[in-house]
Amino acid sequence: MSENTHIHYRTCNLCEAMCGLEITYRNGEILSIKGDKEDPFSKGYICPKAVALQDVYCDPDRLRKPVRKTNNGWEEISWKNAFDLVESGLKDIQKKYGNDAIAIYQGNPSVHSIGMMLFSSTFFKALRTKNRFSATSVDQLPHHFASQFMFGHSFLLPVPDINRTQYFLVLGANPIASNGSIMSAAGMPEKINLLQARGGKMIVVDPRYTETALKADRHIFIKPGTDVFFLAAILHVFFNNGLTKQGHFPKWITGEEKLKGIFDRFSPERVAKITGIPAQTITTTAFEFSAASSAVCYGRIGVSTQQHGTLCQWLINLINIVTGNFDRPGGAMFSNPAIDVIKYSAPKGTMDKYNRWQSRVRRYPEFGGQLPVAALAEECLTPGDGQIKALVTSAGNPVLSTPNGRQLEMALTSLDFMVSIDIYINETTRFADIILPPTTGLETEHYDLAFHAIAVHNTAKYSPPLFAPSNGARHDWQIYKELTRRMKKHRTFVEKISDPFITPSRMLNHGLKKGLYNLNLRKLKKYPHGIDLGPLKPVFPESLYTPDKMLHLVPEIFVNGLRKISLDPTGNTNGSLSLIGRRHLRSNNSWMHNSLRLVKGPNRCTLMINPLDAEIRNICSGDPVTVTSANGEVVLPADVTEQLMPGVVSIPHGWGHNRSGIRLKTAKLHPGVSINDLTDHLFVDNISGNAAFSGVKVHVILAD
Ligand SMILES: Nc1nc2c(c(=O)[nH]1)N[C@H]1C(S)=C(S)[C@@H](COP(=O)(O)OP(=O)(O)OC[C@H]3O[C@@H](n4cnc5c(=O)[nH]c(N)nc54)[C@H](O)[C@@H]3O)O[C@H]1N2
Ligand SMILES: Nc1nc2c(c(=O)[nH]1)N[C@H]1C(S)=C(S)[C@@H](COP(=O)(O)OP(=O)(O)OC[C@H]3O[C@@H](n4cnc5c(=O)[nH]c(N)nc54)[C@H](O)[C@@H]3O)O[C@H]1N2
Ligand code: SF4
Ligand SMILES: [Mo]
Repeated sequence: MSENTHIHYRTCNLCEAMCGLEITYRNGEILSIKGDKEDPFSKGYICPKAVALQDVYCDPDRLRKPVRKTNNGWEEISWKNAFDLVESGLKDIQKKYGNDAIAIYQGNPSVHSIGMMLFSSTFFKALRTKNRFSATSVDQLPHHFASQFMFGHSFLLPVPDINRTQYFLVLGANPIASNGSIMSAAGMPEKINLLQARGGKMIVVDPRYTETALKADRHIFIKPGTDVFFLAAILHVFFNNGLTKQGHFPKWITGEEKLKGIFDRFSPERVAKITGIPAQTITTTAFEFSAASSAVCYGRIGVSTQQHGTLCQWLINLINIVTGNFDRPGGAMFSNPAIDVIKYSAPKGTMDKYNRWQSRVRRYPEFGGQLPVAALAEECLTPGDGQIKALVTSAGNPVLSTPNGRQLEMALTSLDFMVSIDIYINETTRFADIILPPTTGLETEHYDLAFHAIAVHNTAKYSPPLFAPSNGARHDWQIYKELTRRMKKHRTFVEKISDPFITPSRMLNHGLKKGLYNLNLRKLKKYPHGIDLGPLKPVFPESLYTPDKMLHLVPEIFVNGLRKISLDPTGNTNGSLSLIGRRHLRSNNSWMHNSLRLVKGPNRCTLMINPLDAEIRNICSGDPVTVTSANGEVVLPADVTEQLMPGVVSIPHGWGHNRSGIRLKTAKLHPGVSINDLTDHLFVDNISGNAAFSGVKVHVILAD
């Protein structure tokens, strides 16, 4: 290694897997990005996205300075000028229309940045608006509902103890492509190999024969959106055959008597036709699950983003709890992170933070201070008191990631003022008046506050920045601090004098010192690969946040929802097909397609369709097809494949860069189409208001 060549260790912040990276660089240039074999969490595993970190860092399309929209296009402006314009723009709106006229949308990378995790909420609180939205409600909101009502805290998220389980029942997740979610578990392929090598089994329930299903011991096709029936039938089999630990639940579990009879009507025979799963398969799965020495049921985005998403997450928890596979090795467990974000965010629990207000037009309930983003466009477009007139987006691209993106585009055009804190001019931020670009990825320090708390093994790791910010660039936390200073009405004396000293590092240090492991930042920095803090340990009843310190098996809100579900046949489909999404290893939501080495290879933005459905429509692989829904139409190439069950088609989300005014090279090279031009803002989870993406009705024909 030459004298100027150095090695930097850090954690990749692109997805939830927290892979350790070994980055070799010379004079500010990256020579290689490899997996860090000494990282105790990821042990050398990485995926192709890690290498794209350098492409984001070097990308000429990435913004480094604030820009303002003018009649002659975008103009770079100074930070001072940008902050002045944002302050006056937002204050004007507040004065004219009131605080709720400003809406906020926070996107997915918010949880992958320590700066945003620690500093954005003070700014958003300073805006004092009830119109807060985020990517949570196109993703995991049902998990939070289940946790809130059962355990008393929305962030107490159970994760499958994949390293020790003997039976892994997976619904609506494809961790071989996604690398796991609400299950930070770097190196999924190896984890599945090890599970099978110790005699364990993995069962995958999915309308598509996925990359994960390919590795599984059994794959079960299910009709999109019908998981609630499958899960209820599993519980039916448990209760009808004495396969539960009833009568022997720990003392901190309450509501056992309320379970009586609620699954009676969901017999496997009754739900077989609805789900497309033979009754015998359901019964066998239930018996196997209960007989395994340890077992865990895990359901992710495919079961969250559907009409009964919240009920699914509740039933998944029930399956784990009533079989004694909860909060114990090999079952569903909770992480024991070095910084306890839960204690920090809500020391007294969050039981009351639900339905304190509702969305104006459709009366969706608030949850944890937020409203479902499916309502954002209609709240902008519907005139009247309380109409949204301005929007602040932060690390989000809702035009491509929320249902009925075309309607949202219309809504964004109607706004009086819009600010985006983002690194690109893309499908959403092109509507902004001002864009404030923070440093990103390799220029930032990093600690996974969120993902250490949903990891399958306890570790802690701090990553210093690799490169200094380019001239004058600001970190996101510095941007939020400045915005808070300008927008907060009353700052206390203590806030004013302590402000210059508050940095992410100081807050981390404080969190580590107060945590379980007697750590501090200085100590942690001595371990550039991270520290191993051991396997997951049981946490209940101490960690229950319900006011009565009990785990509630049957919250009213859920059992009422279950009662309303009809088992009657749904009627004629009129030749329509059921649309679902998918993820690819070489793509990351909507924003990394500018890395050409990441998206290289065949076009992945295709319509997957079963040969039976293709044949009657005269469609062959590669043919352009028109896909139409109640809300829109897209044209894309077909991929005829038996991976999809008959009656179901699939399009990956995050594409559709062929819109005007975007400054991304991928817009010309790999535009694709957006699945969310087809999805429906009125199709939501009945309880939480989370977007329902699974099972949108579409018609498919050969394009002219
Ligand atoms: N139909 C359908 N729709 C879906 C999904 C689906 O499965 N099907 N999945 C949903 C899910 S799970 C999610 S999480 C959402 C994601 O939805 P969003 O969070 O709205 O979208 P992303 O594509 O993650 O966009 C991230 C944005 O952050 C910017 N960005 C990247 N890094 C940084 C940074 O360091 N700082 C700042 N300030 N900005 C940054 C990018 O330029 C981009 O504009 O999409 C959802 N939409
Ligand atoms: N490479 C890559 N990795 C990512 C991302 C990415 O965009 N690219 N995004 C990240 C984000 S933000 C998230 S939230 C996670 C998500 O992580 P996962 O939850 O693993 O997401 P997907 O890979 O979309 O898998 C969802 C699966 O649900 C299936 N499905 C769809 N509808 C139904 C249904 O009705 N019932 C059942 N049982 N299954 C259904 C789909 O066929 C698909 O296989 O991935 C993260 N990791
Ligand atoms: S799996 Fe996720 S964390 Fe690991 S290298 Fe890929 S993107 Fe980064
Ligand atoms: Mo997500």
